[in-house]
Amino acid sequence: MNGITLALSKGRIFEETLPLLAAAGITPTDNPETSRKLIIGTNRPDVRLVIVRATDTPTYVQYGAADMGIAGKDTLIEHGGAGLYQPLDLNIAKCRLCVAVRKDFDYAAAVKRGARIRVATKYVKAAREHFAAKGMHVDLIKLYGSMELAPLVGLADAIVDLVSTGNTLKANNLIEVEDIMPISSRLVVNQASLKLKRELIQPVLEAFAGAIKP
Ligand code: PRT
Ligand code: MG
Repeated sequence: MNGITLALSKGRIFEETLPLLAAAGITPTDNPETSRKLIIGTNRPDVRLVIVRATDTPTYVQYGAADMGIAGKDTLIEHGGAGLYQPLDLNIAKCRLCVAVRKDFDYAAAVKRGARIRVATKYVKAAREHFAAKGMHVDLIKLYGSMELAPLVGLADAIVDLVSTGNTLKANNLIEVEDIMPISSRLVVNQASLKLKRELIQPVLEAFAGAIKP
């Protein structure tokens, strides 16, 4: 494509990206929440959006199927970031990555006695690094969703998951025992696109940078 393609996921990232797009003079012609279209045009003939699963955004951008994209830091850690520039922290879709356990599980005692615990998570890389840095031995169980269920049914002692309001943990009798890192979404740009389409990408980048809320 001669213009630029931006990869976004539905839901919170799309919603929180709309004001940034507006700052760059870009208005989508459809709402992915109600439309079934996967390629969405904009008021600008040289800019289109592709709607992808959040975890797939870095992959589309890495291979140049999209020139740019917006992805959570969580997703970028698991992807590894190959082939991507990450020029901007957009400060949107904020949450934190944390360790949580059942209220009746004594995590501090388990850590203290060097117990080998089972941890369920979608964020295997980030979890492995976190526990390795603490010198803890854990068995990681990869899940693709609803991590909160795992400790309730005996699949795991702990989970590593994203938390924003904390309501999901509370509703499931779980408590946060360790904060791993703050998470927000980043603008990612394909490295070749940045060189070849700089005159199209640079103004979008600058408009986004100017519209970031602290
Ligand atoms: O939903 P899907 O399986 O398609 O993919 P996804 O969950 O990766 O995508 P999406 O759109 O739900 O999230 C996109 C990005 O938003 C993530 O990659 C994060 O960077 C960011 N984000 C911000 C969050 C949250 N806040 C968040 N609260 N992603 C997920 N959650 C989930 C969390 O996993 C937990 O199940 O919300 C639940 C907790 O919310 P609270 O408010 O109850 O604490
Ligand atoms: Mg989700």
